[in-house]
Amino acid sequence: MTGSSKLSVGLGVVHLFCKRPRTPSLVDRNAVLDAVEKATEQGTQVVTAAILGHKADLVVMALNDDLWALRHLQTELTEAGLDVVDSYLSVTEISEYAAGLPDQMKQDRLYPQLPPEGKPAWCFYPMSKRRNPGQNWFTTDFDRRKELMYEHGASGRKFAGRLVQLITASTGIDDFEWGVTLFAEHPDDLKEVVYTMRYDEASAVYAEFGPFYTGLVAPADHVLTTVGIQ
Ligand code: 76R
Repeated sequence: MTGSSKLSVGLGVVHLFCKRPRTPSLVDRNAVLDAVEKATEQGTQVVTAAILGHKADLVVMALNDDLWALRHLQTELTEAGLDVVDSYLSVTEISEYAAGLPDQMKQDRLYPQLPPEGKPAWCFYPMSKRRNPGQNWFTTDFDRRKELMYEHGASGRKFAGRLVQLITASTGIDDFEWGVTLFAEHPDDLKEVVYTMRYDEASAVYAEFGPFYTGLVAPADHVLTTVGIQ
């Protein structure tokens, strides 16, 4: 067999948005915890968060360079009784506008260590850049895009220390072009950064957004308890 389930560079990232069944005893809590523990021991980074609102009860976000590892975790979670009601698949990347970053920062973009300390407020949304007449990111020349991304980076840096952003690429992989995962100190930081960045031309003119999910990062056992899986 040729080819590989492994990425040649960076990590695969799957966000699994799950609901507990109406009868919570149908979920095998220990099987969920075992699946997370086993995946972690085998080198998958797993972040769990309780989600607020009707879209999901919890999210299991997992990163590994081997997509089979992600698929096995998904199977074990569903076998344990969780319903995956939405998901997003993407990969870490170094943006073409970030070629000039110091090597360490580039490594951190490709191989992030998650979750960051002291940043429990979490949100995820997918986004794309427009391809409308007069608003087409992909027909805009590179120097202009670079200028706009520089403006975007500068407005983002005002949140240094309060926020960790993980921008993962999904063109050709999922319905939008990027997944945006934010980790913040306080829930209102999430609103502030997204609101502020809406004024960057790269977002104001060119960005389209999918559904937003917001929650609180915590260890898996705590997340299960808070969503009623005892
Ligand atoms: O990686 C870097 O820090 C370099 C500068 C930078 C790039 C290249 C950067 C900085 N971003 C880059 C690329 Mn970003 N980012 C988003 C969103 O809601 C919205 O309007 C947009 C969602 C947020 C909140 C955010 C935050 N960024 C990108 C790309 C890829 C573009 C491409 O390749 O075509 C997207 C889709 C995107 C979207 N960005 C930052 C932030 C923040 C907070 C920073 C500053 C990081 C820091 O320097 O600490």
